[in-house]
Amino acid sequence: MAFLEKIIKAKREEVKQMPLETVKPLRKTDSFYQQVKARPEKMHLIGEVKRASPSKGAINLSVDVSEQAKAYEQAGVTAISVLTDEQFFKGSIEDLRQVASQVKIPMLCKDFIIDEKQLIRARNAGATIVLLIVAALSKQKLEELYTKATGLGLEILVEVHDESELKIAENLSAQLIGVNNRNLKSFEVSIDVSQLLGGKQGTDAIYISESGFSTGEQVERIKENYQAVLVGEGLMKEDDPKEKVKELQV
Ligand code: IGP
Repeated sequence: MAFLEKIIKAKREEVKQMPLETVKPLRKTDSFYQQVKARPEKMHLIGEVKRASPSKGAINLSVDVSEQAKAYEQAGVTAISVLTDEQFFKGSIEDLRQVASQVKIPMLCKDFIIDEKQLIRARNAGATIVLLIVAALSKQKLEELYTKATGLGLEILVEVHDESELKIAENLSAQLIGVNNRNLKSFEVSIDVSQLLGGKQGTDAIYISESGFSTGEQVERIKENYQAVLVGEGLMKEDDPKEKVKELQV
């Protein structure tokens, strides 16, 4: 079974066991959208806290997530992403909660969201941005979760990997559109995906190129059509993530 199908199957089980939390106050922070629009000349970075992945295995399992995130913040990233999936990425909602208590900037809950319960859980743990992956959801479910997340006061990053998914995201009037350079079915990563879709963008959304970045030179290649990049492994493997953040902010 392809990875994406496998993880969605596992998520269905996970969600069945997940309690429906009462909605708590939204963590107060800036809007990622407004931060980026306020500084259009800057290449914005989303630094990701990622302990492991199904494609790479262990990246940095025993990382101190708060220290890692604080280093990103001090180095000037615009937002922090935390992988909360346990089974495949060895993260947790506790990681997100812990980081949220230590930083002031917007935070993205990186998970495979298929149910409203996950939106509420993310918000209660301190996320202000949630990820909705077009390839993981029916059009109807995507619209439903998009509306619910908006109602919860969350920002929504809609993730795409090809032109037809890009059109779906744009038709939703998504304000944040992420082009994942990694194919979630085959794990193949290529920055060419962002380059190709860079020429097909049709709205004034913020376009974010995701995955596969480890050098400033790579960021240069997509700079023209993207306002931000999302970087996990490339920062997690550094002894000095601050230096790397500076290099990537081309
Ligand atoms: C980060 P990388 O190659 O820098 O570690 O990738 C991020 O883009 C990746 O973790 C990611 C992801 C996802 C993970 C993008 N979309 C969806 C889980 C689910």
